[in-house]
Amino acid sequence: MPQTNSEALAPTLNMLMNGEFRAAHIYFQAAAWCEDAKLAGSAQFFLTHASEEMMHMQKIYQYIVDADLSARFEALPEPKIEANSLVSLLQEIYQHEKLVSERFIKATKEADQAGDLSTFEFLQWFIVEQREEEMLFRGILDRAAVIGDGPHSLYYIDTEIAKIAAAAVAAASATPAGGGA
Ligand code: OFO
Repeated sequence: MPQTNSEALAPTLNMLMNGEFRAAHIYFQAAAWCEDAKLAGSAQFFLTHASEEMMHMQKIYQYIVDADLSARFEALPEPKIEANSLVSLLQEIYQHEKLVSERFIKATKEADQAGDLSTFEFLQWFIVEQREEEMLFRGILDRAAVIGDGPHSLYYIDTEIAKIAAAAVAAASATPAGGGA
């Protein structure tokens, strides 16, 4: 069972847990946005990603409970998608992931300063995960840029994203627990 030195990190861990829940909520909304735009491959990608965020939320929930701290869920704000194109949606999500990464880095420094080595070690997994997610979204945006904005570009971008979603599902079923990009 993980041991924290004190309850000092409990508010931060709860903030991170709620942040993962919010991320899942945003991804579900992004999937719905793609369905409306008839982009089935991208919709599947965002649904898969939403499930991963739910898993991340549960990972933090379990850590909080195992550390004998109290998990506190907050109300979820309405997830608003302002994008008017698939590429701008991906850019929005990429910026969101960068903010999430900053939150985990800040929390890791906080755990270090508090001498909470258990939480410090726990958060390393999320630091690696966030780096992979940033790379994933940057990779998709790079591919979209290479495809350009010709007459069938949306179709090709959606097809590329569908391939990434299928690979993520295959990787997750090959990883016993807690995996995923
Ligand atoms: Fe939880 O991986 Fe991104 O936000």
